[in-house]
Amino acid sequence: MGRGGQWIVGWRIEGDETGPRRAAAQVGAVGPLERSSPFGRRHALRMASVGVPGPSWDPRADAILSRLSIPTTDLRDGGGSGPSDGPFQPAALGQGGAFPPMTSQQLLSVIEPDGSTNGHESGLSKDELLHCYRTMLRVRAFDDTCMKLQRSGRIGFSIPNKGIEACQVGAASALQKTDWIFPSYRDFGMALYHGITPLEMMHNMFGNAHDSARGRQMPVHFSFVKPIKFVSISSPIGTHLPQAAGAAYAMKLRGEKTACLTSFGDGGTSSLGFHSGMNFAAVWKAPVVFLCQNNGWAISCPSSEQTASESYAIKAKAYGMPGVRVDGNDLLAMRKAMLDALERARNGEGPTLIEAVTYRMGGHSTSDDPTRYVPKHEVEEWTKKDPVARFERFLATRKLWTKELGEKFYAEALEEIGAAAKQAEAAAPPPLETIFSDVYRDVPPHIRRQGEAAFELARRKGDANAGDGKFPL
Ligand SMILES: Cc1ncc(C[n+]2csc(CCOP(=O)(O)OP(=O)(O)O)c2C)c(N)n1
Ligand SMILES: [Mg+2]
Repeated sequence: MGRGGQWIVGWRIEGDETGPRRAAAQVGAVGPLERSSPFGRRHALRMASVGVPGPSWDPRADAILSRLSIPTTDLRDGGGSGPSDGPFQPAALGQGGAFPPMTSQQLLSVIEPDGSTNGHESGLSKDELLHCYRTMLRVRAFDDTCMKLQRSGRIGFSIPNKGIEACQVGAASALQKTDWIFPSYRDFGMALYHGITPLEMMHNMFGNAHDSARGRQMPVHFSFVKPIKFVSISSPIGTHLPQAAGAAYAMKLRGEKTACLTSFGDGGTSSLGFHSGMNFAAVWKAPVVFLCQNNGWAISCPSSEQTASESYAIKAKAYGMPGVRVDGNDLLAMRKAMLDALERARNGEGPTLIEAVTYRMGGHSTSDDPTRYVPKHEVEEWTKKDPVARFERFLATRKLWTKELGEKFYAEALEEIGAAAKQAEAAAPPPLETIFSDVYRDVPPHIRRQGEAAFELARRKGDANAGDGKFPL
């Protein structure tokens, strides 16, 4: 038993007081469905307004509807009809563990603040543990370097990750190289963990000729194919969730044992992509893990204004999948939750929603000033929960960490990343012709004419790199 908590198969549950009854009551907070609204009428009007023939509205319908007796689904009692009746019963998961009945206050963790654990063994070797640690430091060093590059005007934009390193690295450590990642813009630690080099990342930060997106994306919008599929980051929030669900479904149809991880923020749960991705994946039991990195803020919008639900994890219930709430600053808890969810996915049991409770200790981006909206005490509280320091304390209990080792790793990371930045900055920009490449197999004549005019102009003005002046393809 941990401080006021309860152990269940390797997890410590904080604030779990009343178990399943409480879970059922919280599910009830979703509220009874409003069945009596005249949606039929609005729907017909909307269809008419876009010129789609729809059912004509019968003014008597209100009266007819008011006479109909439609049973109300009260989730609190597990009443109503349909396959998802009853109090929430999360599916049992593998890896020698099971998701305990969920309540919105539960936070699953493994590493205590002092570095001791609850007895759960990660299965990671000494080298793998140190690889996790080193990757977190490389994320931090990449952040620091990019902040300086941006502030000195050498790159246009960056996205800080300080505070969420354990969340990214712990989740990534559970993936196989054959799995696919559909990341948010704050996830490059996952790429680093799997062997993407800082140089490849810096090519994107400078948008040079070696950038896999040829400078057509914003900085930190990485896309990599090897050694792991890290699918191009989408700026529009939530659009990558249906993509991940679709890709996972394709994997299933092909009979592959692979899975997708898609990651997004608390703000991402308000996007349409969240609904359609979660719904599609649950209906078709697609092997995908939805990772909501709840860092408390969507730029300056706090979670209290983002959702009326008692947690983000509890939203899983509505889609018919398990939801689990994890301490996102605890690398081993993140790994464990991901391993369980991936096992479900690979066994054909479908998707899982993981809510990782964490905190970004910097601004939203280099364009943001968090001091204008984040209370000072909040940052101070979360600084005490720094995920890197927590992992260091854990490593120290295994005699794997000293202050000198940490300083050495960080200095090496800064040097490697600094050298990568210099190299990427010195590289040539993408040739002008790449504006027209990678879109059409056969370039249509009107695009070809535009391209040739652009190349001719560049040749005459001499202020653009027109490659060798040949049209691509
Ligand atoms: C569809 C859409 N709406 C708004 C934006 C502007 N925008 C960029 S990041 C962001 C906040 C997202 O917050 P969250 O999902 O919590 O992720 P976090 O940045 O906290 O990791 C917003 C509103 C956008 N990119 N796309
Ligand atoms: Mg957020």
